Amino acid sequence: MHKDILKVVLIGDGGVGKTSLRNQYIHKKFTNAYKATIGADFITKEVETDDGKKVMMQIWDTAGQERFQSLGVAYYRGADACVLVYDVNNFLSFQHLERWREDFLKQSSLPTEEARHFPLLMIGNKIDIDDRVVSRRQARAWAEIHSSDKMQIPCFEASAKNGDNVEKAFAHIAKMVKIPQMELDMVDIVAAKKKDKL
Ligand code: G3D
Ligand code: MG
Repeated sequence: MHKDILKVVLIGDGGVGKTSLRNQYIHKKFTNAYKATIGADFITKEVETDDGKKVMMQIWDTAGQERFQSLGVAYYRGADACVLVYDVNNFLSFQHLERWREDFLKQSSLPTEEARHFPLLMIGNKIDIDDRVVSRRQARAWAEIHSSDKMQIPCFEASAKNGDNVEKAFAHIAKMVKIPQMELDMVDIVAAKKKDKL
């Protein structure tokens, strides 16, 4: 299957700032007037991969069902990367990353080997608030435990409120997902053929 769409799912406790992060990344703005709606939705944005290819990043957000502590199969199905979000000022939201990771592994039913190398990224949000209880060291230690030889979990700290590091964290996702060279070559061939016909 040709992968020119990257499905990225945001997971983490309610209130950690998933919706705000996505809004900051897509619209470069922060507002605290979001309404929890039912279901999930996604927004797409064009991003560049490590080797300069343009792909569409489809960012999924839960819109509130994380309160049921599980996001269901449909949310995770076909995901290419998973962003684990916690609030650096809320220790429980950091502890719950374990549970969110497990929910993802269970619902996505990836084969063990694939699950071990699946692209995960952590964002500790709300660094603009001066009440930190989760240190960078703790976050890195957790990431280290769940990383594998082929997949290191990057840890970002960000603020959806003032935009710090948000662009950087999302841009990094595109660089983590490996698109097989063969598929990229195919895109070039198809594009070249189209041009010939014109
Ligand atoms: P969620 O989608 O993970 O449930 P939201 O989280 O994006 O809805 O954010 C939950 C609350 O945290 C919102 O406040 C939002 O404004 C606030 N928030 C999100 N990110 C940040 C941040 O980086 N800094 C600060 N200071 N606040 C943030 P309300 O008051 O609407 O509940
Ligand atoms: Mg939300």
